[in-house]
Amino acid sequence: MELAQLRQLFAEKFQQQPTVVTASPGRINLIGEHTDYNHGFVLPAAIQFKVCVLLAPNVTGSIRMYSASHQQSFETIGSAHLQASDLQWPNYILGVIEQLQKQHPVINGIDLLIAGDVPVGAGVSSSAALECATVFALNEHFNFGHSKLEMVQMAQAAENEFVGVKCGIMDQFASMFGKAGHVIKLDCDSLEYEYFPFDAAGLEIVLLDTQVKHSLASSEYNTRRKECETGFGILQSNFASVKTFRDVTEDMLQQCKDSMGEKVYNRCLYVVQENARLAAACDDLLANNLASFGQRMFGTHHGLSKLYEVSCAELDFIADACQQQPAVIGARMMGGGFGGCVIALVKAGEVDHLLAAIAPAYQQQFGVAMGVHRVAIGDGTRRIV
Ligand code: GAF
Repeated sequence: MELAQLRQLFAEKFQQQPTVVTASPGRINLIGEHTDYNHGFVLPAAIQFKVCVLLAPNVTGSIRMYSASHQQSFETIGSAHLQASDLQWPNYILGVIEQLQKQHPVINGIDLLIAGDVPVGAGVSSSAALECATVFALNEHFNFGHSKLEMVQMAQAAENEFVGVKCGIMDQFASMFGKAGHVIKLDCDSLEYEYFPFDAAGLEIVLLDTQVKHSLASSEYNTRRKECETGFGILQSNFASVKTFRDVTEDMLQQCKDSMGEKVYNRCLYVVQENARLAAACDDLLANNLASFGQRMFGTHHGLSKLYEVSCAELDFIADACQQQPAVIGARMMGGGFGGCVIALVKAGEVDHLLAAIAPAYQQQFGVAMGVHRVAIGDGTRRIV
């Protein structure tokens, strides 16, 4: 929807004009999956798909929302003691408002319209995009003066506390800090970050969508997080030198294997290997060795599927099929898992050929059409009006 149409829709729903309009993108992640909440590194980038938030104060004392994507309205009773909604999408907004209200009780009556083109359930973090667009719009409207990092942390806290998904910081950080033409190497422990130019010349970044919505992901996600905490606790009680997962070697892990048990050991092994893979992948980028980078992506998929066990038959099918195709430099499942997309780096001009090779087989195997999203790396959260 164009901005003019969104403004018109806002006027129809709320009988006034918005004071602020923001846009915040979805994200991809090239490598470094399930490492953010394990104090590791990640390598995400913002993409061109975005969520827009239009906002204005109202005098009702309630928070009123309309989602153009869902064609649904939602309204709170008052604006204190916010209650979660069964509709789900309002919760990302309510969670952000709850975080802001801890410091700014001034937020009471607000009208919000949300719209966008970030595919939902595809693992490109439409939720972080919505949280970041909301916190940015409120920060602008009220002139709270929060930094981007503070807004990222509030958006993450909204998801952890109000939505109940104990996610790490990657998605909100990538959405807020994205920069066209660059990936972000983020140290999820110190929160230091560096932009790496990502020269996609000669390459296309394609998301191959299983169409499996990752509905199981939130409970399994929290379970993975707990398993890693259990493993890490055992490592720390055995090795005084271990402050974060980055201090852990495979040899240390091996020594703790019996006390951890197979499952927790495998989760930790994946994390240790993925941290090493990401460091090596950054060296590949600096050396402009994309072939080697791509091989590491396949390695990540294998680890996520076999050790971390967050893949599914559909993701494995697509990742395996990609590995057989010479046009694909690297591919792997992306995001929390259990559905969503495989991210593939494909030689420019070869995408149609790749799709012709994979899509019919996918349809035959699973009885659904594989989706495709061609992505470009774009800028982070911004004010439009
Ligand atoms: C989800 C979470 F929100 C992120 O924090 C991250 O852990 C990711 O899964 C897995 O890398 O997108």
